[in-house]
Amino acid sequence: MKSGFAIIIGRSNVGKSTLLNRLIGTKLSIVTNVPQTTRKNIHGILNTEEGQVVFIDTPGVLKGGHGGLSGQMIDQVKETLHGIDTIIYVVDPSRSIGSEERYTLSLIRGAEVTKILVINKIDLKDKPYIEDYRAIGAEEFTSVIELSAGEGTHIKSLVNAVMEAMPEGEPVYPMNQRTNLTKEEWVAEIIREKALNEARAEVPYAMHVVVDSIVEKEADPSRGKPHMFVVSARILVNADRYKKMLIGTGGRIIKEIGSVARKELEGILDSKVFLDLEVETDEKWLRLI
Ligand SMILES: Nc1nc2c(ncn2[C@@H]2O[C@H](COP(=O)(O)OP(=O)(O)OP(=O)(O)O)[C@@H](O)[C@H]2O)c(=O)[nH]1
Ligand SMILES: [Mg+2]
Repeated sequence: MKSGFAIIIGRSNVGKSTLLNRLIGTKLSIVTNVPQTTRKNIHGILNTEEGQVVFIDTPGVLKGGHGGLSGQMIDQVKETLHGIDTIIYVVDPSRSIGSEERYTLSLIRGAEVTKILVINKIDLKDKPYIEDYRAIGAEEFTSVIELSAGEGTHIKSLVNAVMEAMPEGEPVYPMNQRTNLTKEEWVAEIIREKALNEARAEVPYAMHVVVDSIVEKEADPSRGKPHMFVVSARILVNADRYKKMLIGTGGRIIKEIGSVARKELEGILDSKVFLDLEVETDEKWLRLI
């Protein structure tokens, strides 16, 4: 039986999380068009007859505000490269190869494992830089796969190439497990995605979501009560002005975040969801992530 780890790495916004979700067939990792959406490594576990692959979605490599790259993020990428069997390096052919891409490429240059270049977003009409990426692929990678994570095309070719590269071994995770996230962490991420979408311009990264509890209530048909999850969650921000923005006039924004998150959770969990959502100012929230 095959078993191993495949890391998904690349610049911010190239579609790494979208790809992870496609590979696993469910929404594990949140997706927005805000750079640095993914904050920590998320494992997505794929089990097939051949074996198990643990795909690791990583925070995008992004130039920091002062022209440098965030040290903590780079350290995380480097640390994650230990013990990896395959590198899936994702690029966006609508963006040119600049210094950021070259830096990201340099992070994996020395790694002596199978390296697959994924040219994502091939559904886009304008892909002016695709030949540049193909050239890098031919030079530095074991194989190149062009696909669309968004539309789900050519995903199977990638799965096959990764499975091929996995060593023999026992599964790392139980065969019925999909991710390393707890249910609380996963629900917090879904809420964070909705909050990023709603309040994007104003509150990009000054925000953290904590789920305090998820209580499952069994259906009680005699009293007309359906099966339900009761979720208590808080959006923490590091300044009062952000709290005001997230709440919105008359609570408009927070209600919208709660309502969109609840609907998505109900769809995925196939159950009624009651979501109690609050916004709090907590200057120490950075310590929590
Ligand atoms: N057209 C198109 N858009 C895509 C595709 N894959 C992802 N996107 C979009 O690209 C944006 C970024 O997607 P993410 O999956 O969040 O990208 P990421 O690389 O995980 O980003 P970070 O977590 O910030 O590093 C979103 O708006 C996606 O909808 C694709 O195949 N085609
Ligand atoms: Mg991501």
